[in-house]
Amino acid sequence: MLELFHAAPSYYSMVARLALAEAGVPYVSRLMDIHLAKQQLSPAYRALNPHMTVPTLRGPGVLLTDSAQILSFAAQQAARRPQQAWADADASRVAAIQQAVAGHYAISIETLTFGKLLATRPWFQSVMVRMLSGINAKLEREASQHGDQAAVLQAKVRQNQARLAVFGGRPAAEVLAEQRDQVSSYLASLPPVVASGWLFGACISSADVVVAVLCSRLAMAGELGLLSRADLQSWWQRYQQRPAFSAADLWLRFQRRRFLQSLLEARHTSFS
Ligand SMILES: N[C@@H](CCC(=O)N[C@@H](CS)C(=O)NCC(=O)O)C(=O)O
Repeated sequence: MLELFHAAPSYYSMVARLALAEAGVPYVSRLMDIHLAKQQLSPAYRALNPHMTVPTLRGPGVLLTDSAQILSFAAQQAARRPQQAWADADASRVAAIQQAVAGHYAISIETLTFGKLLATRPWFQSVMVRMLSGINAKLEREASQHGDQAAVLQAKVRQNQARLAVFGGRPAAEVLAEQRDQVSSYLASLPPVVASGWLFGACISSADVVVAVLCSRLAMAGELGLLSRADLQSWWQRYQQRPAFSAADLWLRFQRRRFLQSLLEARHTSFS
């Protein structure tokens, strides 16, 4: 049985959950607390996923440590199940689908989410700086104690420094405006969607999966206005009716109670 290590409100966890649901691939859910307990930084999880991020998919002969890998895995699994056919199985559409998926991964969802948060709640900036600086100090200490782990720990320190640098010295509103432009041009680049169809024809594709998660995040950030095309708006309405959409638990708003519940549940997750 496959196990998915993921966090309830995490964007890339949602990509994995939706991809697996659309492909009809069952898995055991292993919820993690990446926000308070920061289980992603623990040595046990690090051994599983050296990027120290969620999601991770583990199973017999399978260890995937990135949502893009899980998405490709799901597309391959769907190709084996005729009732779950994805447009990715159509050789004539593969290049365009991959381009749309790559375009999605070029957007910094984190910068968009935090850009919105900091633009609307400026006090959060000092919380974020304190939190990331504290994590980095801990990672640096660990790197000096465990020489064999130094490379992965230093890579995480650099990732956190880059996260701080995005907002350092620039108004959050400016960063947010840039992200809005990037998302808008990405959405404008998607193919026209015919009524009742999906992005690449009569079957859904990897691109539909990532764009559905992107729309969920835009909804959560109060940025769904960026979805200005009428054909994409009606695609989005239809996508939300798909059984996989509910099965994947995509968050359209922040659910404080469920967030706290997921942190409690995560206490029981072990990585061995
Ligand atoms: N490229 C990775 C990015 C994963 C990622 O950044 N996940 C975030 C949650 S959405 C995370 O684990 N953040 C915790 C951290 O970086 O410490 C993927 O697609 O899986």
